[in-house]
Amino acid sequence: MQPAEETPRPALIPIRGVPMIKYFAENWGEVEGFQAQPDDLLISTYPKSGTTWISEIVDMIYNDGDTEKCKREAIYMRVPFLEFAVPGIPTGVELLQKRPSRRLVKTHLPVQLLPESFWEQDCKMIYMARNAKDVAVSYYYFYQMAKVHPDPGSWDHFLDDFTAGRVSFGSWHQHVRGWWEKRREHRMLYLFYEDMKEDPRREIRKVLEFLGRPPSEGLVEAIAQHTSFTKMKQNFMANYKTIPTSVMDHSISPFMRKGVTGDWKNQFTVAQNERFDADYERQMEGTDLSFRMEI
Ligand code: PPS
Repeated sequence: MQPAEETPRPALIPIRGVPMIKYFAENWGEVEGFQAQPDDLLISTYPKSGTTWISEIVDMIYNDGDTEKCKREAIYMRVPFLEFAVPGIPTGVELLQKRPSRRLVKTHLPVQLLPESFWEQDCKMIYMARNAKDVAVSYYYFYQMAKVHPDPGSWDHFLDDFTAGRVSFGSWHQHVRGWWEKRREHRMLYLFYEDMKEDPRREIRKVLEFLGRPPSEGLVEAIAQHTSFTKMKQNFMANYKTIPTSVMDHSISPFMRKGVTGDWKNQFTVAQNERFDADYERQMEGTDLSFRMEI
Protein backbone atom coordinates (compact mmCIF):
# COMPACT_ATOMS: atom_id res chain seq x y z
CA MET A 1 0.00 0.00 0.00
CA GLN A 2 1.14 3.56 -0.71
CA PRO A 3 1.64 5.90 2.27
CA ALA A 4 -1.30 8.34 2.56
CA GLU A 5 0.55 11.35 1.07
CA GLU A 6 1.98 9.40 -1.87
CA THR A 7 0.16 9.21 -5.19
CA PRO A 8 1.20 6.49 -7.62
CA ARG A 9 3.66 7.53 -10.32
CA PRO A 10 1.55 8.13 -13.43
CA ALA A 11 2.45 6.71 -16.85
CA LEU A 12 3.48 9.15 -19.62
CA ILE A 13 0.86 10.29 -22.13
CA PRO A 14 1.82 11.11 -25.73
CA ILE A 15 1.18 14.56 -27.22
CA ARG A 16 1.50 14.34 -31.02
CA GLY A 17 3.67 11.27 -30.49
CA VAL A 18 5.91 12.82 -27.79
CA PRO A 19 5.65 11.15 -24.36
CA MET A 20 4.74 13.69 -21.70
CA ILE A 21 4.23 13.75 -17.94
CA LYS A 22 0.55 12.92 -17.41
CA TYR A 23 -0.40 16.20 -15.71
CA PHE A 24 1.39 18.21 -18.39
CA ALA A 25 -0.46 16.31 -21.13
CA GLU A 26 -3.79 16.91 -19.41
CA ASN A 27 -3.12 20.66 -19.48
CA TRP A 28 -1.89 20.71 -23.07
CA GLY A 29 -4.70 22.92 -24.44
CA GLU A 30 -3.61 25.80 -22.18
CA VAL A 31 0.01 25.46 -23.36
CA GLU A 32 -0.81 25.20 -27.05
CA GLY A 33 -2.88 28.39 -26.89
CA PHE A 34 -0.25 30.34 -24.91
CA GLN A 35 0.19 33.91 -26.13
CA ALA A 36 3.85 34.87 -26.24
CA GLN A 37 4.86 38.55 -26.23
CA PRO A 38 7.58 39.99 -28.50
CA ASP A 39 9.87 40.75 -25.54
CA ASP A 40 9.60 37.27 -24.00
CA LEU A 41 12.90 35.39 -23.89
CA LEU A 42 12.56 31.64 -24.32
CA ILE A 43 15.03 29.33 -22.58
CA SER A 44 14.72 25.95 -24.20
CA THR A 45 16.45 22.69 -23.30
CA TYR A 46 16.03 18.95 -23.28
CA PRO A 47 15.63 18.02 -19.56
CA LYS A 48 18.81 17.88 -17.47
CA SER A 49 20.89 19.93 -19.89
CA GLY A 50 21.65 22.93 -17.67
CA THR A 51 18.28 24.73 -17.77
CA THR A 52 18.54 26.00 -14.21
CA TRP A 53 22.10 27.13 -14.76
CA ILE A 54 21.40 29.18 -17.90
CA SER A 55 18.17 30.50 -16.30
CA GLU A 56 20.09 31.85 -13.31
CA ILE A 57 22.68 33.40 -15.64
CA VAL A 58 20.00 35.17 -17.69
CA ASP A 59 18.12 36.35 -14.59
CA MET A 60 21.42 37.80 -13.29
CA ILE A 61 21.82 39.66 -16.60
CA TYR A 62 18.25 40.95 -16.40
CA ASN A 63 18.97 42.19 -12.86
CA ASP A 64 22.34 43.79 -13.71
CA GLY A 65 24.23 41.34 -11.49
CA ASP A 66 22.25 42.15 -8.33
CA THR A 67 22.37 38.83 -6.44
CA GLU A 68 19.88 40.00 -3.82
CA LYS A 69 17.25 40.69 -6.47
CA CYS A 70 17.89 37.24 -7.93
CA LYS A 71 17.25 35.73 -4.50
CA ARG A 72 13.84 37.37 -4.21
CA GLU A 73 12.03 34.30 -5.55
CA ALA A 74 12.70 30.69 -6.46
CA ILE A 75 13.98 30.04 -9.97
CA TYR A 76 10.71 28.38 -11.00
CA MET A 77 8.89 31.66 -10.22
CA ARG A 78 11.47 33.93 -11.89
CA VAL A 79 11.60 31.72 -14.97
CA PRO A 80 8.25 29.88 -15.12
CA PHE A 81 8.15 26.47 -16.79
CA LEU A 82 5.68 26.89 -19.67
CA GLU A 83 4.22 23.37 -19.79
CA PHE A 84 4.36 22.70 -16.05
CA ALA A 85 1.19 21.41 -14.42
CA VAL A 86 0.74 19.45 -11.18
CA PRO A 87 -2.60 19.34 -9.35
CA GLY A 88 -2.88 21.94 -6.58
CA ILE A 89 0.05 24.08 -7.83
CA PRO A 90 -0.29 27.06 -10.25
CA THR A 91 0.51 25.99 -13.81
CA GLY A 92 3.39 27.47 -15.79
CA VAL A 93 0.94 29.38 -17.97
CA GLU A 94 -0.81 30.84 -14.91
CA LEU A 95 2.51 32.01 -13.49
CA LEU A 96 3.56 33.50 -16.82
CA GLN A 97 0.31 35.41 -17.18
CA LYS A 98 1.07 37.18 -13.88
CA ARG A 99 4.67 38.10 -14.73
CA PRO A 100 5.55 41.63 -15.83
CA SER A 101 6.76 42.06 -19.40
CA ARG A 102 10.24 40.98 -20.48
CA ARG A 103 9.28 37.55 -19.22
CA LEU A 104 11.73 34.67 -19.05
CA VAL A 105 10.10 31.43 -20.17
CA LYS A 106 11.49 27.92 -19.60
CA THR A 107 10.49 25.04 -21.86
CA HIS A 108 11.56 21.47 -22.54
CA LEU A 109 9.28 21.11 -25.55
CA PRO A 110 10.70 19.66 -28.76
CA VAL A 111 10.73 22.32 -31.44
CA GLN A 112 7.64 21.03 -33.26
CA LEU A 113 5.51 21.37 -30.11
CA LEU A 114 6.44 24.95 -29.25
CA PRO A 115 3.28 27.12 -29.24
CA GLU A 116 2.98 29.00 -32.54
CA SER A 117 2.89 32.43 -30.89
CA PHE A 118 6.65 32.28 -30.07
CA TRP A 119 7.41 32.11 -33.81
CA GLU A 120 4.74 34.67 -34.70
CA GLN A 121 6.12 37.14 -32.14
CA ASP A 122 9.70 36.47 -33.24
CA CYS A 123 10.84 35.97 -29.62
CA LYS A 124 14.54 35.59 -28.91
CA MET A 125 15.52 32.10 -27.80
CA ILE A 126 18.43 30.50 -25.99
CA TYR A 127 18.81 26.75 -26.44
CA MET A 128 21.24 24.85 -24.22
CA ALA A 129 22.29 21.32 -25.13
CA ARG A 130 24.28 18.73 -23.16
CA ASN A 131 25.85 15.49 -24.30
CA ALA A 132 23.45 12.54 -24.36
CA LYS A 133 25.36 10.29 -21.99
CA ASP A 134 25.51 12.79 -19.12
CA VAL A 135 21.87 13.73 -19.78
CA ALA A 136 20.81 10.08 -19.59
CA VAL A 137 22.54 9.63 -16.22
CA SER A 138 21.23 12.89 -14.79
CA TYR A 139 17.73 12.05 -16.05
CA TYR A 140 17.84 8.59 -14.45
CA TYR A 141 18.48 10.08 -11.02
CA PHE A 142 15.96 12.85 -11.62
CA TYR A 143 13.25 10.33 -12.59
CA GLN A 144 13.75 8.72 -9.19
CA MET A 145 13.54 11.92 -7.13
CA ALA A 146 10.87 13.80 -9.14
CA LYS A 147 7.83 11.66 -8.58
CA VAL A 148 5.70 12.97 -11.42
CA HIS A 149 7.72 10.59 -13.60
CA PRO A 150 7.06 6.88 -13.95
CA ASP A 151 9.36 4.55 -12.05
CA PRO A 152 12.54 4.41 -14.19
CA GLY A 153 13.26 0.76 -13.30
CA SER A 154 16.89 -0.38 -13.47
CA TRP A 155 19.59 1.79 -15.07
CA ASP A 156 19.86 -0.68 -17.95
CA HIS A 157 16.11 -0.50 -18.56
CA PHE A 158 16.06 3.30 -18.33
CA LEU A 159 18.98 3.61 -20.75
CA ASP A 160 17.07 1.55 -23.30
CA ASP A 161 14.01 3.78 -22.83
CA PHE A 162 16.15 6.92 -23.15
CA THR A 163 17.82 5.66 -26.32
CA ALA A 164 14.44 4.86 -27.86
CA GLY A 165 12.91 8.19 -26.81
CA ARG A 166 10.43 6.49 -24.44
CA VAL A 167 10.99 9.13 -21.73
CA SER A 168 9.31 12.37 -20.86
CA PHE A 169 9.79 14.93 -23.70
CA GLY A 170 10.76 12.13 -26.05
CA SER A 171 13.95 11.59 -28.00
CA TRP A 172 17.07 13.53 -26.98
CA HIS A 173 18.44 13.06 -30.51
CA GLN A 174 15.39 14.56 -32.20
CA HIS A 175 15.25 17.39 -29.64
CA VAL A 176 18.82 18.63 -30.10
CA ARG A 177 18.63 18.16 -33.87
CA GLY A 178 15.25 19.86 -34.24
CA TRP A 179 16.34 23.00 -32.38
CA TRP A 180 19.73 22.99 -34.14
CA GLU A 181 18.00 23.14 -37.56
CA LYS A 182 15.58 25.83 -36.42
CA ARG A 183 18.40 28.13 -35.33
CA ARG A 184 19.24 28.69 -39.01
CA GLU A 185 16.03 30.65 -39.52
CA HIS A 186 15.44 32.22 -36.13
CA ARG A 187 16.96 34.53 -33.51
CA MET A 188 18.48 31.78 -31.41
CA LEU A 189 21.65 31.32 -29.40
CA TYR A 190 22.56 27.62 -29.27
CA LEU A 191 24.82 26.86 -26.31
CA PHE A 192 26.50 23.73 -24.95
CA TYR A 193 26.75 22.70 -21.29
CA GLU A 194 30.28 21.43 -21.92
CA ASP A 195 31.40 24.85 -23.24
CA MET A 196 29.86 26.51 -20.20
CA LYS A 197 31.77 24.11 -17.90
CA GLU A 198 34.99 24.68 -19.81
CA ASP A 199 34.87 28.48 -19.76
CA PRO A 200 31.80 30.03 -18.13
CA ARG A 201 33.04 33.60 -18.58
CA ARG A 202 33.41 33.15 -22.35
CA GLU A 203 29.90 31.71 -22.62
CA ILE A 204 28.38 34.41 -20.38
CA ARG A 205 29.90 37.02 -22.73
CA LYS A 206 28.14 35.28 -25.65
CA VAL A 207 24.82 35.51 -23.82
CA LEU A 208 25.39 39.20 -23.05
CA GLU A 209 26.13 39.91 -26.68
CA PHE A 210 23.06 37.98 -27.85
CA LEU A 211 20.91 40.00 -25.46
CA GLY A 212 22.48 43.25 -26.64
CA ARG A 213 24.10 44.07 -23.29
CA PRO A 214 27.56 45.59 -22.86
CA PRO A 215 30.04 42.88 -21.80
CA SER A 216 31.20 44.57 -18.59
CA GLU A 217 33.91 42.42 -16.99
CA GLY A 218 32.58 43.18 -13.50
CA LEU A 219 29.18 41.84 -14.50
CA VAL A 220 30.68 38.75 -16.14
CA GLU A 221 32.66 38.02 -12.98
CA ALA A 222 29.65 38.52 -10.68
CA ILE A 223 27.54 36.17 -12.82
CA ALA A 224 30.26 33.51 -13.05
CA GLN A 225 30.64 33.49 -9.27
CA HIS A 226 26.94 33.52 -8.42
CA THR A 227 26.18 30.72 -10.89
CA SER A 228 29.01 28.33 -10.01
CA PHE A 229 27.77 24.84 -9.17
CA THR A 230 28.87 25.20 -5.53
CA LYS A 231 27.00 28.49 -5.09
CA MET A 232 23.87 27.29 -6.86
CA LYS A 233 23.77 24.06 -4.88
CA GLN A 234 23.68 26.11 -1.66
CA ASN A 235 21.22 28.69 -3.00
CA PHE A 236 17.69 27.79 -1.88
CA MET A 237 16.27 30.02 -4.59
CA ALA A 238 18.05 27.94 -7.24
CA ASN A 239 18.37 24.40 -5.86
CA TYR A 240 14.67 23.36 -5.87
CA LYS A 241 14.73 22.52 -2.16
CA THR A 242 11.64 24.70 -1.65
CA ILE A 243 9.53 22.21 -3.67
CA PRO A 244 7.45 19.83 -1.47
CA THR A 245 9.11 16.45 -0.86
CA SER A 246 6.03 14.76 -2.29
CA VAL A 247 7.02 16.24 -5.69
CA MET A 248 10.85 16.23 -5.48
CA ASP A 249 12.61 14.11 -2.87
CA HIS A 250 16.20 15.32 -2.54
CA SER A 251 16.98 12.51 -0.09
CA ILE A 252 16.68 10.09 -3.05
CA SER A 253 18.98 12.23 -5.21
CA PRO A 254 19.61 15.99 -4.94
CA PHE A 255 18.49 18.19 -7.84
CA MET A 256 21.98 19.73 -7.80
CA ARG A 257 23.63 16.33 -8.05
CA LYS A 258 27.20 16.54 -9.44
CA GLY A 259 27.25 19.27 -12.07
CA VAL A 260 30.14 17.83 -14.08
CA THR A 261 30.89 16.60 -17.59
CA GLY A 262 31.86 12.95 -18.02
CA ASP A 263 30.03 11.49 -15.01
CA TRP A 264 28.53 8.94 -17.42
CA LYS A 265 31.80 7.01 -17.15
CA ASN A 266 30.87 6.11 -13.58
CA GLN A 267 27.50 4.75 -14.70
CA PHE A 268 27.77 3.10 -18.13
CA THR A 269 29.16 -0.42 -18.40
CA VAL A 270 31.45 -1.11 -21.36
CA ALA A 271 28.65 -3.07 -23.06
CA GLN A 272 26.11 -0.28 -22.50
CA ASN A 273 28.55 2.25 -23.89
CA GLU A 274 29.19 0.23 -27.04
CA ARG A 275 25.47 -0.28 -27.60
CA PHE A 276 24.78 3.40 -27.01
CA ASP A 277 27.56 4.53 -29.39
CA ALA A 278 26.34 2.29 -32.22
CA ASP A 279 22.80 3.59 -31.89
CA TYR A 280 24.03 7.18 -31.49
CA GLU A 281 25.87 7.05 -34.78
CA ARG A 282 22.68 5.92 -36.49
CA GLN A 283 20.43 8.52 -34.86
CA MET A 284 22.86 11.42 -35.35
CA GLU A 285 23.78 10.54 -38.93
CA GLY A 286 23.83 13.45 -41.38
CA THR A 287 23.99 16.32 -38.90
CA ASP A 288 26.84 18.78 -38.42
CA LEU A 289 25.88 19.03 -34.73
CA SER A 290 28.53 17.47 -32.51
CA PHE A 291 28.99 17.00 -28.79
CA ARG A 292 31.87 16.55 -26.42
CA MET A 293 31.34 13.65 -23.99
CA GLU A 294 34.28 14.85 -21.87
CA ILE A 295 36.28 18.04 -21.53
S1 PPS B 1 15.69 20.33 -15.38
O1 PPS B 1 14.95 19.65 -14.28
O2 PPS B 1 15.55 19.58 -16.62
O3 PPS B 1 15.30 21.72 -15.56
O4 PPS B 1 17.21 20.23 -14.94
P1 PPS B 1 18.42 21.09 -15.52
O5 PPS B 1 18.57 22.33 -14.72
O6 PPS B 1 18.31 21.21 -16.98
O7 PPS B 1 19.66 20.14 -15.29
C1 PPS B 1 20.10 19.73 -14.03
C2 PPS B 1 21.56 19.32 -14.20
O8 PPS B 1 22.34 20.53 -14.31
C3 PPS B 1 23.29 20.56 -13.24
N1 PPS B 1 23.53 21.94 -12.84
C4 PPS B 1 24.73 22.55 -12.96
N2 PPS B 1 25.90 22.12 -13.47
C5 PPS B 1 26.95 22.98 -13.43
N3 PPS B 1 26.88 24.23 -12.91
C6 PPS B 1 25.73 24.71 -12.39
N4 PPS B 1 25.68 25.92 -11.88
C7 PPS B 1 24.57 23.85 -12.42
N5 PPS B 1 23.30 23.97 -11.99
C8 PPS B 1 22.68 22.80 -12.26
C9 PPS B 1 22.64 19.71 -12.17
O9 PPS B 1 23.56 19.32 -11.19
C10 PPS B 1 22.10 18.57 -13.00
O10 PPS B 1 23.13 17.73 -13.53
P2 PPS B 1 23.70 16.42 -12.81
O11 PPS B 1 24.60 15.78 -13.82
O12 PPS B 1 22.52 15.56 -12.46
O13 PPS B 1 24.44 16.90 -11.61
